[in-house]
Amino acid sequence: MKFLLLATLATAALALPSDPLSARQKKTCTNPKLRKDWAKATNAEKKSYIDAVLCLATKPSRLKVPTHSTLYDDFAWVHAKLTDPQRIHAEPVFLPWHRYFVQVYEDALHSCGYTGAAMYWDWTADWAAPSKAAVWNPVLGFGGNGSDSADGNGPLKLRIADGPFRNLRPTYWNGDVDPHWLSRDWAPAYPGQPELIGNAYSPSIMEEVFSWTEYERFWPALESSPHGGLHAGVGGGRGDMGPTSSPNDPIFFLHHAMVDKLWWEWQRADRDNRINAYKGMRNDGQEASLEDMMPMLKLAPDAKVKDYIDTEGGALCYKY
Ligand SMILES: *[C@@H]1O[C@H](CO)[C@@H](O)[C@H](O)[C@H]1NC(C)=O
Ligand SMILES: [Cu+2]
Repeated sequence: MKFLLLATLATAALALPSDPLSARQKKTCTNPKLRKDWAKATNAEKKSYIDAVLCLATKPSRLKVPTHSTLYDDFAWVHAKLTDPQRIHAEPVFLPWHRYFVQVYEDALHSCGYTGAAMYWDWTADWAAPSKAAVWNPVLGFGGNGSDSADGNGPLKLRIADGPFRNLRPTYWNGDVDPHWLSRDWAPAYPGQPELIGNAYSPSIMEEVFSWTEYERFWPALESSPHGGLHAGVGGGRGDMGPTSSPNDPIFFLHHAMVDKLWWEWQRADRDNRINAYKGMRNDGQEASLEDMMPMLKLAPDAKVKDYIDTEGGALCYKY
């Protein structure tokens, strides 16, 4: 029996996990974890999540990167290296790759004592006044905007002024070694444009995104305006959410869990037709396929798209 199970796993080309960050076993998903809205989580859940994020910066890097980097930095490095040259954005794998990446992060938080599921920031609810969102709470949240007066970074990066992550010092900026204090540069409001570019994820934009029934239309609509607008709105020109090392800002993972939740909602709106819907042109000019491999540069094993297409099957077991 045990041997049969091992044989099944071997044919699935999955290594047996020896630690929390290695390959996720495929098994039947009977009791999916519930991913929560940060604004509705308890204080204890928020505290435990924040503590685990800080703990990542005390763990050694899993990658053979020649610097004094940490497990915290590994996420920014992997994302930066897979963005230049581009392998994970502006092509169909954008959604499943980031789904897998958020799961790898959740697994890493578990290695730091957190027991809950990944959480998300519902920015569609906060689009008109995003700076007032619960995620920016200075005690039980991620802290707020960067400040000109917050010293230590020089003029090109706006160090955040408050919150539990104020003393985080990420190693990378884009793909370069450039240690700095965690930074944000919230886009100010302009006539016709709410602060943090809220109009990029307004109800009318979301309605348009959800009007697409084909994956190859839905994914770019979601990636461009809501996803990209939020990155630019939080990161501005002088914040960590802007460059390719955007996982430096822990809000990245609540943002991408929200992107994932929107895809999950779209899939479930017509489950039979959409749960395996995966189409479009890859950046190398080939048609995308469920058999495509998603690179993770040794932060976790490379994985097949088809094992991450359903949040309640394959290598995953969660819902929203
Ligand atoms: C964020 O802070 C920067 C620097 O002080 C400022 O230019 C920008 O207007 C602020 N954004 C918001 C939305 O308050
Ligand atoms: Cu990305």
